Amino acid sequence: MHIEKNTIHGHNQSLLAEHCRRFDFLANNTDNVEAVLQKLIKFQVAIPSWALGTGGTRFGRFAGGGEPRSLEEKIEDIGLLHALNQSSGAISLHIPWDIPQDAASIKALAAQHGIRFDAMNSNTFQDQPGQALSYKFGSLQHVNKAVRQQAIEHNIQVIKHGVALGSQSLTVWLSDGSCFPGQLNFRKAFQNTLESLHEIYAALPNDWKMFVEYKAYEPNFYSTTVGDWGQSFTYVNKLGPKAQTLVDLGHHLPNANIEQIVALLLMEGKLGGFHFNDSKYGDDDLTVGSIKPYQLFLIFNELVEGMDAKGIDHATGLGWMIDASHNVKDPLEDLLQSVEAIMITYAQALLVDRKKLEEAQNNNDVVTAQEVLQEAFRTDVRALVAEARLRSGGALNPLGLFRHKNVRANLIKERGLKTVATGL
Ligand code: PSV
Ligand code: MN
Repeated sequence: MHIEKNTIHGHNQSLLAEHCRRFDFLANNTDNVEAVLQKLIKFQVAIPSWALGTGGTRFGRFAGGGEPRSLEEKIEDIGLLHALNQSSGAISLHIPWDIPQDAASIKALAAQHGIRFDAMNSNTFQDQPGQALSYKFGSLQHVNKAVRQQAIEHNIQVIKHGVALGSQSLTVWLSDGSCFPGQLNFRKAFQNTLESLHEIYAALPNDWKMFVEYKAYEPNFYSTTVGDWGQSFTYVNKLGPKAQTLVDLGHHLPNANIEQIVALLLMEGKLGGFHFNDSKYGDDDLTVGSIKPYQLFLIFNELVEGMDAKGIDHATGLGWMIDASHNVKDPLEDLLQSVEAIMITYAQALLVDRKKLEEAQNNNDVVTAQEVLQEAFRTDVRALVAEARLRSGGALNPLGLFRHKNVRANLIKERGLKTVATGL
């Protein structure tokens, strides 16, 4: 399904007067409003190819209907999101869930929708039909060299798919680890993993990056071989300049200070990419900003401060991706909400009075430092984000228009009720 430009235009006209009233108020009270708008317009968040269908849990899966049946339909869905919000102009593919049969035509289809290919994701956490050796006891860490070799070759294959699509990064997330004490020699598991990662790194094209994603637990419940940012950081430092750490917001132990992790990784030039989501208990993969919006703001605050300190372009310097799962919501509506939450939080972080904050820090004025942060966090920036969307041709109210056009009902009519998208 497509939403035509004139449909978006008509929708915007009906909301314009109210929008202008809200935007003008904000613009009159915001310094550098034009510069902020330009940054918002440029900022794009990649949509994961595996988040366009129902996620489910290990207890069940309740399909919502109209799920994309092919990579082409996944790209169409992202095209729809991007037409509505103009901030979803990239896709992150998971292989082998989304192997392009004809890379040139997939690339052309994505380009028609204004979508580029962000990081490619390898999968050595599941066995695929016909696979020679099992990953039950790990992949890049495995005690058997032949299993490691199979996983290395898979990653190299993923890079090749990415090259054909114009991607420039590979995300490696390993479920490798152990479920019980004594199962694994930690040092040997680390060394095997490092040696395997070196071989994958050697296959990276010159202009590529490799993101090493960490996760505290699940599916292994005693140890994870890339379990936290310290371990990822050790691997990427040993690998070389093209290797960087990827932070998935759901992959920390409870109450971890993610904003501090982000600040230090950025300082060391080792923060490569992000998987946005939110969580209450573990790797819940909930809608961004739905549980801990202030934490997300504090993370963005460090991102903006750290990127500016290093002269990193906000839009292109790091890989920005969502990693989410939808059990009770329409996946497309959920993704619209997640992107909106990211844009709102980014806008708030751009509004932080950096000079005043630095002065407060230098004077040990804790109260003012908190006031500065909360002043920005408590600003209702929705009209600012909407103005950025309006200027790029998106809808003033993407979710409202999505519902008004009965998108899900149309997708069910086109694709059927029982379709199942590839993914988790
Ligand atoms: C693992 O939980 C993870 O965050 C990795 O990024 C995977 O690629 C993705 O989720 C799979 O859903
Ligand atoms: Mn992730």
